[in-house]
Amino acid sequence: MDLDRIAVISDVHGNIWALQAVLDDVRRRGVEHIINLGDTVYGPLEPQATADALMPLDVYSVQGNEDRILAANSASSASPTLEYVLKSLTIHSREWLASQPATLVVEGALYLCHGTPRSDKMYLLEGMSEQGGFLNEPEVIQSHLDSVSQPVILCGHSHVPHTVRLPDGRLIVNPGSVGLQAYTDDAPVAHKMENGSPHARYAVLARARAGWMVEQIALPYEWDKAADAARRNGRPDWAAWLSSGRA
Ligand SMILES: [Mn+2]
Repeated sequence: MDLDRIAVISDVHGNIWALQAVLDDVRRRGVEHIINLGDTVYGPLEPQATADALMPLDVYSVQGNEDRILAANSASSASPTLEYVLKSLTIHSREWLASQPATLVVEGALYLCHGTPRSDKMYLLEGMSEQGGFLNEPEVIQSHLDSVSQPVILCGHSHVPHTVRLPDGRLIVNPGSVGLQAYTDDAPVAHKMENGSPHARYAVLARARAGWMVEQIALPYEWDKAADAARRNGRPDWAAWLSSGRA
């Protein structure tokens, strides 16, 4: 493929309204290639419509931690949201999730993972304290990447956009999250992540003379519709995160 311009999406989390806005924007910009870093359908929104929108497209994809659970799981889950997603998805969509690898190298130049190369549940770029996320020291980031020889590493999972250059010259891009701009989690310590606005996030990478240009995009979309769906599906916490970008 012609790798000169690529849209990078991640963590759609079943938010079809945000995804459609992003796909429209990608088309409007004339960007032909899309990379998806996973956690595509999990959430109290529109998992099957999200899968339907992405499956026909020629997208390079890796599995997120939630995709892995959905691909493997039976419906005997304690989480009502997980049950809702499992009930919503067709067998075909589950097989599509199951077929995605944990990591992927594209055209020899781009290394894709959801979290870190070894874990889809660890943040590559962020450390975590009770006060929230902070940018990891280069040595910490580098220690996760000893097995990676590609010059560009694309990761997601934290929902926070970052463009990081390591001292060894490697470039790491986290495009943030298409579908969910804030959340709380209890591991590794209780923490919250928040981007401060409800805009859908994604990135466009373009080859420039001096290196890769990285455009981190914040796109308005109909977030009230996503919040309404979360409320209807029993998740007022998601509704608040979706409409404010605050947790
Ligand atoms: Mn994730």
